[in-house]
Amino acid sequence: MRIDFVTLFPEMFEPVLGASILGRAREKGLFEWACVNPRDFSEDKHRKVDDRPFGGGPGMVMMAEPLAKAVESVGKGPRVIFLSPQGERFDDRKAAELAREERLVLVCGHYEGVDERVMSVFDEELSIGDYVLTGGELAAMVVADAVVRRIPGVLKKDEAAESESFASGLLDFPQYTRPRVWRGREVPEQLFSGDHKKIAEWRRKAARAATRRKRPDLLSRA
Ligand code: 4GX
Repeated sequence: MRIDFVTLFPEMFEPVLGASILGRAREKGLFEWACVNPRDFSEDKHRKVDDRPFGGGPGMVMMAEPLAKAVESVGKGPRVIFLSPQGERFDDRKAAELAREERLVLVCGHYEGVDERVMSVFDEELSIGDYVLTGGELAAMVVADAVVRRIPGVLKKDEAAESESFASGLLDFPQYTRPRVWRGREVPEQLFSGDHKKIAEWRRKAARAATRRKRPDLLSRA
């Protein structure tokens, strides 16, 4: 998969996308990414990309032309997604759907938003949640992370098994490691039985109990 990020802040990406599983995915040739800066497409000598809103009011609005030119410089074909609190909610289902694409363009807005007319160059609008970020960059990286880890071959076998649980509609079962007693708290004894059926059964029940307690909304949806 290739992801092009359209952003005024390209320096934000390498520290996140270069680390851990996403960094390894790039080394394996399973994920490549690049940034396109709308500032490079500004028509003005000061490389201006924002302006005051028509009708007045506080803040600045991203101008349509530099943003459109940046998106179009990537070429025709890939799905173009704009990150904004006004978008459809991004979730695990959407991540699985996007992981089947060969290319994506993730567009990061700043300021009070973008000139409404430029929305016509985007295919869809996604939100990572009901809160306001400073810009779309963190949202775009959240989407990239959740999508890339679903590409076959990106996760190692043991890492993959771990993330099956969300698809099942339940939360993960609780995990424990050494020591067996920590500050007087013991690890559930079923996990030491050596009986794999008994362990699997305990984990199924514990996952259901955790889901009922922490996220009852997931149970009613399933
Ligand atoms: N999930 N932001 C977009 C600029 C903006 C402001 C108003 C359109 C209208 C966000 C989120 C998010 C911050 C990205 C504001 N665009 N993106 N940006 N929540 O908060 O995706």
